[in-house]
Amino acid sequence: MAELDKPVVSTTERVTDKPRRRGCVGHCVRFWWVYLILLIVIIVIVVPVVLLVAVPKIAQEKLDHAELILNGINVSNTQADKLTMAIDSTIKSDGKVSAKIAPFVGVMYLEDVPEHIPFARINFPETTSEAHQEVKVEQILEINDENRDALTQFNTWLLANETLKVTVLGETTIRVKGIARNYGVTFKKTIEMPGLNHLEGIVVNETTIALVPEDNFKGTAYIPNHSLVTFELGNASFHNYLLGPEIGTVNIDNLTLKAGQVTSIPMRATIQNDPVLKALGEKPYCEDGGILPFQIRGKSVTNNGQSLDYFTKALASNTQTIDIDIGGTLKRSLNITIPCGGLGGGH
Ligand SMILES: *[C@@H]1O[C@H](CO)[C@@H](O)[C@H](O)[C@H]1NC(C)=O
Ligand SMILES: *[C@@H]1O[C@H](CO)[C@@H](O)[C@H](O)[C@H]1NC(C)=O
Ligand SMILES: *[C@@H]1O[C@H](CO)[C@@H](O)[C@H](O)[C@H]1NC(C)=O
Ligand SMILES: *[C@@H]1O[C@H](CO)[C@@H](O)[C@H](O)[C@H]1NC(C)=O
Ligand SMILES: *[C@@H]1O[C@H](CO)[C@@H](O)[C@H](O)[C@H]1NC(C)=O
Ligand SMILES: *[C@@H]1O[C@H](CO)[C@@H](O)[C@H](O)[C@H]1NC(C)=O
Ligand SMILES: CC(=O)N[C@H]1CO[C@H](CO)[C@@H](O)[C@@H]1O
Repeated sequence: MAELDKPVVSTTERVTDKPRRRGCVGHCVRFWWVYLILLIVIIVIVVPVVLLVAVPKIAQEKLDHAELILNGINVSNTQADKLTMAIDSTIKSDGKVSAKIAPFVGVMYLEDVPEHIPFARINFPETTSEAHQEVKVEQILEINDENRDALTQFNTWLLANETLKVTVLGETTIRVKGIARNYGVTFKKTIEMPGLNHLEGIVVNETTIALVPEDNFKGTAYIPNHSLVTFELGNASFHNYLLGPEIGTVNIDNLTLKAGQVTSIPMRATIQNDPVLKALGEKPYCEDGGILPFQIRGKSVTNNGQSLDYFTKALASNTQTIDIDIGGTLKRSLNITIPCGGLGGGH
């Protein structure tokens, strides 16, 4: 429709233009007041509209079209009431408007939780509208009544979800090159980031069993981290279940899960012998070499003596099944093989 209208309008303009231009001297003198009014209209209405409405609108649109890319988050020095959070991100824009965005405080929250309660407040530095700009921030995040639950929920989602949406929101000002004025703009970006997906793919091998009361089971845990977040957890312990009942506790000390890598770390566990030996003698485990499906669920996380409830609760809400070759371990460590029906019977 608009394209069809265009030629019609421009032809009529051309027709009326000609006589007006010819008689300009007389016309312009006689109607000088029309030009004055036009000038005043431009100064009083058009300029402010451009400066107060159009430029900020364009600035906001440019900001809205810019893309925020998360390269990584590093959570370290984790303590009960604070931690250090480092965020490495890139802002991508078309780079056409030269502008500076003032430093601002951005809150971060889970987009898919309706309350949008922030789990972090981050001080973003001044940025420019360069096409490709790396933005790195590192700061201490205080954990208090306001954000403790939201942080716990963020950790829970990060652990459980394959992907999760996080929004960064802040009010700031923008200064466009050549205009000596700061315009208020809203920085709002939602990032879809990969989560840990229940630590899917965790492996425990290189295992040994000893006939001792404490730490009778040892091995190496290979913990995948599909996410972009590196966490310093410290000493983590897990409830350990076998075919239902709880049969012991697993401990992993000095645990830091590195983003995008498999963390291999020693683990130790104190496990009751009887339920394990009983399961080994039952089908199908006695037939497939004694690979048992253990389950673990978070019990506690302490780092340098401080209890980290925002991690503990997240790990406690998640149960992970790990198949461990107990038959092979028993054979290697103690030269024992459990036949179907158990050591006493046998078919
Ligand atoms: C995370 O932060 C800790 C402490 O500042 C540092 O030692 C470590 O190298 C950082 N890791 C990554 C992946 O940036
Ligand atoms: C993420 O995980 C939480 C906790 O298990 C769950 O309640 C939520 O529905 C998941 N969200 C998405 C978007 O999958
Ligand atoms: C244990 O599992 C890891 C991860 O799957 C693997 O890289 C490693 O070779 C395994 N170790 C042994 C002794 O099989
Ligand atoms: C954990 O770190 C502490 C302090 O650095 C060290 O004393 C301890 O031996 C480490 N434990 C393990 C299992 O690596
Ligand atoms: C983990 O526990 C061990 C032994 O109890 C201790 O030596 C170590 O310092 C603890 N590590 C951390 C990071 O708290
Ligand atoms: C393991 O046990 C079997 C049968 O009890 C025995 O014949 C064998 O010598 C033992 N092997 C080792 C390495 O002790
Ligand atoms: C074992 C495993 O899952 N490793 C993954 C860790 O995360 C990176 C990317 O974030 C993947 O490429 C690895 O495959």
